[in-house]
Amino acid sequence: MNKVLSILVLTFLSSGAIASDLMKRFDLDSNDLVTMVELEQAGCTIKNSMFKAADRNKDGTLSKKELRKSRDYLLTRKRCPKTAV
Ligand SMILES: [Ca+2]
Ligand SMILES: [Ca+2]
Repeated sequence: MNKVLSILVLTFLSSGAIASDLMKRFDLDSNDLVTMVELEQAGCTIKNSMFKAADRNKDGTLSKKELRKSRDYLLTRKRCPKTAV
């Protein structure tokens, strides 16, 4: 039981750490939001429609949560060759 619990905690912690790491890599002005421009400056080629799909609350930026949820299709090696996750 304790083992299972600690695995869960570790999984939770590491997914949070990964999101912070992503944020650091793409959030160039450190405002905790990633814009299309910042992604492009980081070397990504992302279609507007994909960015909009990732931007769940339609505020034109990606929060840490939105970034984490979309990274599997947004931040691929093909789209972000320099910073692929
Ligand atoms: Ca930013
Ligand atoms: Ca958003």
